[in-house]
Amino acid sequence: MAEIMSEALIGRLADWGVDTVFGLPGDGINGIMEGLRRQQDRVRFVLVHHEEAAAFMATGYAKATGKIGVCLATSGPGGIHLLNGLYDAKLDHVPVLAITGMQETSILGTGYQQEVNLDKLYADVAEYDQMIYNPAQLPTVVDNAVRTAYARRGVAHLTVPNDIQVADAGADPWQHVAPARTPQTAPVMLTAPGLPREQDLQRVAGLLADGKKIAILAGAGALHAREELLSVAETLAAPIVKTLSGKATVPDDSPYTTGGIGLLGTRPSEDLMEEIDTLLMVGTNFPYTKHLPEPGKVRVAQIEADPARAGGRIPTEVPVVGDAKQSLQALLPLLKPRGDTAFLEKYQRAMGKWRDNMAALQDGGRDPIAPQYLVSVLDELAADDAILTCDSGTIATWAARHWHIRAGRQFYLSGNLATMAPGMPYAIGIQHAMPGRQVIAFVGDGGFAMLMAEFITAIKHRLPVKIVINNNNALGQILWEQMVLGYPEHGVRYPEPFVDYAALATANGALGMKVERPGDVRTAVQQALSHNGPALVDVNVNPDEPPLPGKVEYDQAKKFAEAFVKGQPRKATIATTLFRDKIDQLKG
Ligand SMILES: Cc1ncc(C[n+]2csc(CCOP(=O)(O)OP(=O)(O)O)c2C)c(N)n1
Ligand SMILES: [Mg+2]
Repeated sequence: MAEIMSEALIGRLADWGVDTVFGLPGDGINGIMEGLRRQQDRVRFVLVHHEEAAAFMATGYAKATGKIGVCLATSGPGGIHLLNGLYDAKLDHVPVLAITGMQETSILGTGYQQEVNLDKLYADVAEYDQMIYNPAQLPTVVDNAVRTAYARRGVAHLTVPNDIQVADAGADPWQHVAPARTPQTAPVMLTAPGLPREQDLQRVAGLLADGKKIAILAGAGALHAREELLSVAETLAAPIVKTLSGKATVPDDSPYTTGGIGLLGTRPSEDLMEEIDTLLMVGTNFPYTKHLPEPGKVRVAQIEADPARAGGRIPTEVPVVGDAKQSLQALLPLLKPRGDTAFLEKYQRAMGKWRDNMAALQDGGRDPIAPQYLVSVLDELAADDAILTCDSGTIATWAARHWHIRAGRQFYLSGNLATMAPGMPYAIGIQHAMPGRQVIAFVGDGGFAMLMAEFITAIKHRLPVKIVINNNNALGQILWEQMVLGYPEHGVRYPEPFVDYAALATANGALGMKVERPGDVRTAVQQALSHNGPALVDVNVNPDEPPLPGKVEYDQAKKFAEAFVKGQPRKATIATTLFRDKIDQLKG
């Protein structure tokens, strides 16, 4: 049997170390499916239920492994479905390759069924975006696509017409008319050197030596630099603030961190940003600039792998281009240890208070169930190396504050696109890459419902992922956002009764549990975590629990009150929760 182009395509991906492709077939990619069938000993195909989920799985796989994630969709609608997941990869800077089908070359441009110019459609999302017109372009375009995705930390896209997919591999049907020859390339890639220039490190050290009140802001680019971050923090007696994507940089119980930043961060981090005179940013492109210090008020150094992003958020005196770990390693011997630990201790005391406040909210006696209690139980019972994935919504706040990074725990969500729904597909993608790890998706009812068919994917692939649904029967995050704008909520709650998502699990042979009473939370979570297979715990939580910012501003409180006056529904129950939790802040 002669080798077809698709077989060579998949073979080349295997040469690059690709072991998994997430996707869904269609008449636009039957040739590529045949390539996957012929290469099934080297590359596993994971059949999903929605292409958007395939792109999220590839993105989750890439986030957790550092290896390129690959997804596959048919021409037209399949390719369109991939896009949201691909933008997630683009915005969070992880390497993902999308392969799509295209109409056969003889009919391109004739308006045939499903003809969508996917290469044009992907022009914005993809760093490398190429139609394959001739099998002779292989393997070069595959090498270029993979190399570009790694080098630019983004999306590469190859779209392949049907007839080319099944053409003989290596066929070169047309006369060569230019003095050109397809470059012969190899599946090799070397990352850019990560060590910054000595003079830049000297400047950072000088800036830090002058600082009296220093903070370190660590992001996803520093996830592999835990030890170095802690050493720098200890040497400078400076607290570490973490972006949400950088939550796993250092453990939450470390005396050197004030936890998260931004709306779902901690009050000590907010106060810290207002008080410091010097900021060292490491591996972060934190977009919520309102939560950074006032421009001009602080001296800033930023260690960043991409020169285009160094200095892109706040006036920066010393941009340093380099890998976070290597840069901090090289910086450490240049730092002057600070003997005065008073500033650090002040924030350690503030964190002690914050931790007590958070613990008080995790009250298992509250009925309806407090989301904070649910996460605290999960936090307590999950493994020390568990991986938690999460969605956008109030769940991100609960996870940010009540899921604690300890030991080898990891945490992933859609940081910059902040899309709903990737939590469960991420978990599936990661569980495929790491079969022995405990992988848990903590998601909202809204995000889960968007791609809930993927729980069936987990069942079919016998993946022991654990799904915990914080079911508030609402698009909770938006409800509170509307109130903070000063408007009563509108169109954000689903009609009662609460959906029973556990039934989806039990009806299909998985472990599913519906929890409605606080007393049942612990047993259900325990059972799910110890179950040898996919498990889903659907927990009805208090829909009136506000995810308040760590520090409520006067203006926010005023707008909140205005929404009440203008006719906010359920204000009695909301007020009860507020009074219980944070009314003292609102009064301030
Ligand atoms: C695809 C997409 N649609 C809409 C939004 C806006 N949005 C952000 S959070 C949110 C609510 C999410 O609801 P749910 O998953 O139930 O979580 P909850 O906030 O209730 O905890 C919405 C609608 C978004 N981020 N992404
Ligand atoms: Mg919800």
